[in-house]
Amino acid sequence: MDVKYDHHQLSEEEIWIHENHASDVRLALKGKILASERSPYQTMVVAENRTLGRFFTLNNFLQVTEADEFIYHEMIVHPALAVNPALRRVLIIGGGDGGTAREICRYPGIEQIDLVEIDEMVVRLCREHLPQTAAVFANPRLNLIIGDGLEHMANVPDDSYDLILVDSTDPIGPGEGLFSLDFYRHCHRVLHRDGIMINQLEGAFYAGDFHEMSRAYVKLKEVFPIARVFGFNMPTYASGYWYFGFASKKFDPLRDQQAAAWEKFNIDTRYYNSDIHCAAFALPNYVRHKLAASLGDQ
Ligand code: SPD
Repeated sequence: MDVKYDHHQLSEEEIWIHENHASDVRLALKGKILASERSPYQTMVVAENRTLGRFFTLNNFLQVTEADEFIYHEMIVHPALAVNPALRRVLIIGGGDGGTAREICRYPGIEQIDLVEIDEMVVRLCREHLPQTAAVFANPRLNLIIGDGLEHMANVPDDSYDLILVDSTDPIGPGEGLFSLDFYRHCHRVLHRDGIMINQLEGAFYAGDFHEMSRAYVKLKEVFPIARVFGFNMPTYASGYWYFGFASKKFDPLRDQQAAAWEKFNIDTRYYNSDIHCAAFALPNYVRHKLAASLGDQ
């Protein structure tokens, strides 16, 4: 169903689009609306900003801008391949914009790429307006499944995947279940013993974001013997710094980093490199302390 908001008019006019980072802090991007639609799951707005290029929001949360999406999508993919370069069977949960799949497709040795996105609207509007990320949907290596990631996980047999990438929205709306204990337990069950899971873990600076991060971190620690957090500079996300979780049955992301093997892939990245890999796992003291306190709070 098409939705026309009072200020979200499809017109030549540029309007301000806001994302609230705290009750009294917000990011505003001026843009021309290219599409505005509501699905059974969420509302999506695609717009174009002169500085950051095309971007889209889901339920008023900014997901992707053409200018900085490379940072997020490189960081969700390459650290895992630098720890286990032999990963072959990949599951992407969410990621309907295609950016994560685009980065995975840069590895010729990957044999299976399943992408489970709950909302066909996201894939359709991204294919229409964001070819920078969504052109990958034309790639025959990519198996797109429109369906519920939670259900998919509950139904796949043990040891089905080597790499699980949880490219979710914030844990409000359709992304919520992807932060649950049940979901992480299924991830553990379907991962090969040499497997790795990377998941979108929110920010640490604003209280609301950190609340979600800490809840997810505690659950990850409960399920996986190795669960670490790593960060990256993400200019358009709240506070400009964002995090992923790294979870595995045996690999430590620093001790087991195979920098030379990763460099042999010869992938021309714009953000990720072997030094960034190490730096990303170095957490500021306030984040260390807050995460340690979360574990102590249990
Ligand atoms: N607060 C923003 C978190 C958004 C994470 N999803 C980004 C999707 C990129 N593929």
